[in-house]
Amino acid sequence: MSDYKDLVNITIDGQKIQTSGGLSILDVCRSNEIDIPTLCYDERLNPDGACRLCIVEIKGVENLLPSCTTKVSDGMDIKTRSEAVLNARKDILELLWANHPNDCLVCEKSGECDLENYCYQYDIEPQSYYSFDDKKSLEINDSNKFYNNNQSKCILCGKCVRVCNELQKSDAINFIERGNKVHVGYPLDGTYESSVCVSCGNCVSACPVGALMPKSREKFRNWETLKVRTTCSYCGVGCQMDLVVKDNRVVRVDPISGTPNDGLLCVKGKFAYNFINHEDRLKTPLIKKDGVFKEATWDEAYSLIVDRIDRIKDEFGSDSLGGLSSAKCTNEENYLMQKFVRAGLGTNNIDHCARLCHASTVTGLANTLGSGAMTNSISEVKDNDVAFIIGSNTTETHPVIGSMILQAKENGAKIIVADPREIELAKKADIYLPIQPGSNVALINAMCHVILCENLHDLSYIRERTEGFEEVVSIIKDYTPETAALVCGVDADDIRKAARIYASGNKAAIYYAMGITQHSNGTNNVKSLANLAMMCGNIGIEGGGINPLRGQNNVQGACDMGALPNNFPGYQKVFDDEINRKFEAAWGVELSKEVGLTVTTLLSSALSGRLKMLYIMGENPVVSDPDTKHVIKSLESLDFLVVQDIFLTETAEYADVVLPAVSFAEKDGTFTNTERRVQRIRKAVKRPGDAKADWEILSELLSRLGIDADYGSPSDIMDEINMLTPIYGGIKYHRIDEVGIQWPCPTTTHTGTKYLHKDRMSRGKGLFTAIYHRSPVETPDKDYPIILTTGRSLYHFHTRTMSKMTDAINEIAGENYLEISPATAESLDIVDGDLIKVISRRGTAKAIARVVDEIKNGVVFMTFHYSNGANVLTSSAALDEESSIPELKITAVRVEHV
Ligand SMILES: Nc1nc2c(c(=O)[nH]1)N[C@H]1C(S)=C(S)[C@@H](COP(=O)(O)OP(=O)(O)OC[C@H]3O[C@@H](n4cnc5c(=O)[nH]c(N)nc54)[C@H](O)[C@@H]3O)O[C@H]1N2
Ligand SMILES: Nc1nc2c(c(=O)[nH]1)N[C@H]1C(S)=C(S)[C@@H](COP(=O)(O)OP(=O)(O)OC[C@H]3O[C@@H](n4cnc5c(=O)[nH]c(N)nc54)[C@H](O)[C@@H]3O)O[C@H]1N2
Ligand SMILES: [Mo]
Repeated sequence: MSDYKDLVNITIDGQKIQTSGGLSILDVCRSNEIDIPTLCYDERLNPDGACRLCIVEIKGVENLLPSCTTKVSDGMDIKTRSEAVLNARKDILELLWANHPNDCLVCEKSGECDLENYCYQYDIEPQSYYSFDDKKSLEINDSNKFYNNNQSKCILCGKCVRVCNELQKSDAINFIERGNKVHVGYPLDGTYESSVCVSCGNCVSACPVGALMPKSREKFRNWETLKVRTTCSYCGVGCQMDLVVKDNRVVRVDPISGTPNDGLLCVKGKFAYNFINHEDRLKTPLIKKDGVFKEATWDEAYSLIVDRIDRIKDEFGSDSLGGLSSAKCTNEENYLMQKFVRAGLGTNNIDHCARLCHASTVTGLANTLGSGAMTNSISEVKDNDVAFIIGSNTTETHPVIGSMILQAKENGAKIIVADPREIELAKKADIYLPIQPGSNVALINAMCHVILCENLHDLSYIRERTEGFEEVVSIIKDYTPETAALVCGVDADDIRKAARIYASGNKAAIYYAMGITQHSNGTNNVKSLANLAMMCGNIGIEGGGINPLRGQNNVQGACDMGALPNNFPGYQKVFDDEINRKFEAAWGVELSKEVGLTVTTLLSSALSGRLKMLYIMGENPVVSDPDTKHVIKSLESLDFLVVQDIFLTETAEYADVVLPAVSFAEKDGTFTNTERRVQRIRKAVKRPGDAKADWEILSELLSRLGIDADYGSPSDIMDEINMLTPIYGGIKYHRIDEVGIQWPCPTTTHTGTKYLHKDRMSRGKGLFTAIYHRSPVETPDKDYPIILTTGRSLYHFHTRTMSKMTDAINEIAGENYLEISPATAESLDIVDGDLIKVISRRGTAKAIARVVDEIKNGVVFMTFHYSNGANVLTSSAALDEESSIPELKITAVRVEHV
């Protein structure tokens, strides 16, 4: 709230209004529900008065002024609908209209075109011609794979350019040429190929007319569609969006402004929705007979599953059964999955992809701070004054957060990036540390060393809020920047600079992801980042914190819901007597107190014969788990495998029973995003064939196993979650209809938690841990002289089950490739585009060589999106002791011509 002295008294259309000074006339009108037309205004952008449609008359001022760029001042007398104003608006619209093709009849934008609507509202006369100037002679530029740019329809409002430059921070499009020829396009030669465009489509979403339009394959009119608000099902940012539906098909996706994505989406969220209505979706249960899948009824499938569960349990005991839950599924479904495994199967053998992802975060941060989640919020990113990004390719993997980091830079923040690849953020960073894979601890310890030596640490914070500091002091003595520089392969002075910048911030945040976690010392990497943050007093403050960017749309929720072998929902321990009794009472069965097996140990237990049955909901381990041969052998060793998915995946091929699930667009529920925000998803289209929601399938199985599971809807399940999970205690559907709530939220009057550890860490005092650098399990040698690091690209998601269903995505990223540096390529006689093979101790994968400057010599990078790709090479044996996350970021390989 502004001070009283900031308040001004103004009159708008005769109405007296008191408001704070500093606001624009347009802002004040909007908040007083006074309608002002605009074509170029967007509340997220700096106003620039380009369209002038928002002009108003101010008493005593000769000219009409744009209300978006004119600030209110005391005593102003404003008219928004005087004759002069209305006539001037008509003139503007007539001019625009005269320069616009009058093809509304066939224009895809018709019905939601701002120009069309204003022309109608202001009674603009229809015209039988439009004046052909040079701009109009421009042909449609269709070089982008996802949208067309038809400049004959552009009204030069500039919204697209400003969204691309100010918000998305891509600077990919701009006004080109001058005078009559001015138009929006890609600079250089006007083609997408020559541009830095990432096809986020945020320009398309902002266009008020039909100039930028998706290359939609479906024809529809706005008024024939329904908009259903939901949460994106790709990554953990949790973007809010509308599914635009016609005749039971999703025909477009529109971003929603506000928390957390501020009206932005990435290429997958905006354009890669084709999987929803895809013909390959599973539509009926399948049972394998004599090696061939046969369609079956639900009753046959359920009966078979329950029969096999009973028999295996009788013969081998409950711990010979297990389940993999899904970070793609809702909280309610993950809750039921762990209930199914714990209460129905009688074991804690439940885990999910977090094991391959942030298991080391959950362990590392729980140990040091008491809570293994992102400490701060997405809305705080823009206000950081320092952002240290280590092992996160943010602009490709959490694109909207990546844009926000770049917005913070625009606002003056300093950016530090540590990554073996010169990713986009590295190119734009103040300090880039091209770190050798696996040397994170050495780098972080050296930064701590500099901070201590130069007295940049926050001693009073350390004294009041932490313990164990002395131990760290004693070990980091040895980690001088010069010593670390040798291990890390970076410049010692750059380490010094990075340390000083990080320590200088008042709102210094750390963002990290798989480059930190997926190592055999992943938990130690996380703990050493906690050391660094605590040393500078950066935890428990707004705009700071230590922020693991959680990957899947609902991996945070899957962990919260107890799809982990040691935790009930809300991180309540399975071995805690009191907690165990609480769940036994609620579910009416005896429960195991024995910590269960993990993703990685479940598979090896199958191989050794200890595990007989696995129930996989929404995971594709044949492609996503390390060492494909080992995974396949493990699955083949099982007596019984159930796979519940939306597609017949590489993993489903090995199943005895395949159950068809419905996608996020066909069901209700909640996802929890990376900032702990529980958000709604909503049913938008009908289920394909006989497919059922995961929660429906699990409820039925639970009932057949004799466990009470009479849920009428997902919100009934949420009621049970509320009752048993203190951090979710107050998160009710009616409270998160519009904006999600961030846990912890213990009661229905609690408004949620923006940032964790305020005043006090969740565990009491923050725990410093002395960490030594340790070499990865596989280091280069004579036979395997190169380090392979694996990860992702912007265009595909994981095992591609969803993203590959959009053709344009495959046109950009259709085949497996290997990034290799020019020097490494030359030493192997490889040139860009060569078909090569990559060989590790486990197997061989083929790929196309991409010779790029952005990767260190002696290191190569491959995504794991393609089957028979990266995970043929990785090792399932190189595990972090504390969290059993596999070392997916380091594999010793050699590269050869095919
Ligand atoms: N487009 C897209 N987005 C996604 C996903 C996807 O499949 N596609 N998946 C989602 C999921 S589940 C996750 S977990 C996240 C993952 O998000 P990220 O962790 O950002 O993605 P990765 O590509 O696995 O790895 C990040 C970076 O770690 C670097 N790196 C490798 N080794 C080291 C090291 O030793 N030290 C340091 N400092 N860096 C290293 C790599 O060069 C890479 O740039 O992405 C989520 N978002
Ligand atoms: N080499 C290497 N390997 C890696 C990684 C790496 O960096 N390098 N990263 C690891 C990481 S961080 C992760 S998170 C894992 C991801 O590993 P997975 O989770 O196995 O990968 P996804 O392809 O996301 O699998 C999700 C499955 O759920 C299905 N699905 C989608 N929606 C629904 C639904 O509503 N219901 C059901 N039942 N199914 C649904 C999809 O079709 C897909 O088959 O991969 C890991 N593997
Ligand atoms: Mo992940």
